[in-house]
Amino acid sequence: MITVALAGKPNAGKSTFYTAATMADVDVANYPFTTIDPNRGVTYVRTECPCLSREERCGNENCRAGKRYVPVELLDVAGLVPGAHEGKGLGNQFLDALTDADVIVNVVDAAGATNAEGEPVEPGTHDPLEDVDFIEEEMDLWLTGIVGDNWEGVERKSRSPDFDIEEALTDLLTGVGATEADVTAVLRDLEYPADPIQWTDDHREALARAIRRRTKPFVVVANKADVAADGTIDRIREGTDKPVIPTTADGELGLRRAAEAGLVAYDPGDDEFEIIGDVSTGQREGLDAIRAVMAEIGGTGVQTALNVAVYDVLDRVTVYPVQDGSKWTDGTGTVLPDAFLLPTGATPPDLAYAVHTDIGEGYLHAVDARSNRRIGEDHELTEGDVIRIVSTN
Ligand SMILES: Nc1nc2c(ncn2[C@@H]2O[C@H](COP(=O)(O)OP(=O)(O)OP(=O)(O)O)[C@@H](O)[C@H]2O)c(=O)[nH]1
Ligand SMILES: [Mg+2]
Repeated sequence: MITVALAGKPNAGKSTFYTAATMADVDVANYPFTTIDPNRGVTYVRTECPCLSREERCGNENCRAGKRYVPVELLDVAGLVPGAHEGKGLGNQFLDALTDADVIVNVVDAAGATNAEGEPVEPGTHDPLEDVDFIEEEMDLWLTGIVGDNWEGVERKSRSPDFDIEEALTDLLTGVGATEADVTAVLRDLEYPADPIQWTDDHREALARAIRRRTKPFVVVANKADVAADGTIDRIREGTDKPVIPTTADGELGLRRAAEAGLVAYDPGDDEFEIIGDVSTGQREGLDAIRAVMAEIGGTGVQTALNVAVYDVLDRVTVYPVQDGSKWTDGTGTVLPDAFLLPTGATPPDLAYAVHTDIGEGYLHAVDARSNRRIGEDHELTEGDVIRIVSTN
């Protein structure tokens, strides 16, 4: 499963975002370092279910009237402060918690109501722009530290006659999520001595930064948009080359709870909601305030942030394998039972392997279940494809 990690300074709203997105109960409070141990849960990206092109909705548990929710893992870690890689704040063990992340959602407090350490300050007295870049910098320096600490091992291997630098660096970096393809691509663009003994700290840092950039891409969430000063979100957008999504994590949490209590009709990612239950005057005022922010930023932003991270930054498409090409079911009759988030460019054999190694190994051919046509091995799968795989296994 894809892992999305929330990172950011303390008190930015990471756990609020996490609770809203997973509906798991975790501690949220207006002081720094509320979270210490990482929280790990399941959330969803939202897409259009292929059943929308058929007469009846599929009734799958992850489909709500054609809104399809595809599971991804969400990670909520302790807040980071500048200097974390050298042990500041709660130290660099919290950077370690980000090693298995595929994409980082950098949660920024756009209200400017907390300082760099996450302590509450007079709203607007801290510039949120200062909180955007430091997480990437901390991760770069943290990875530089890991490379440095393990360099002796690479030097030792280099004495062997069949030494291969790409292989040695892949061994060193698999723990942080880098593949051999990542290492190859990064080394292609770097200038470095063939002999690891001649590498300097600068070489190692350049390697670490390039690997980090490739394996831990970022999106920026401008949270607390409900109380951010006018113009702040535009300034954050101008100050970074990453996608910036304004959010009200608190608003999303309120809506999810209200929906659970039967007070509102709202599906995550909707840009509006309807009050359907008996609400008190106070509840109505709270909901009206959320509605006003949603109108301004286009929904609460929480679902948008997850979707941008997975579909845009990680460049994934949703593909649905089925066993029965006309009913779109699996062996037990469940319609559109599974959804896979494959990298753009993935082919039917890639889907077969994603379903199961055995299916991949026994791959014979595939059928596009929308058109009922056979598709070739090199056919690029696209968003919403429904595919029947024919395999000897
Ligand atoms: N106004 C407003 N407040 C928010 C929003 N999201 C979170 N908060 C508040 O910000 C404070 C910190 O929220 P947390 O979710 O605990 O923040 P965190 O980033 O997990 O903090 P640490 O675990 O300490 O790193 C709490 O008082 C939340 O209620 C939001 O969208 N709008
Ligand atoms: Mg927290």
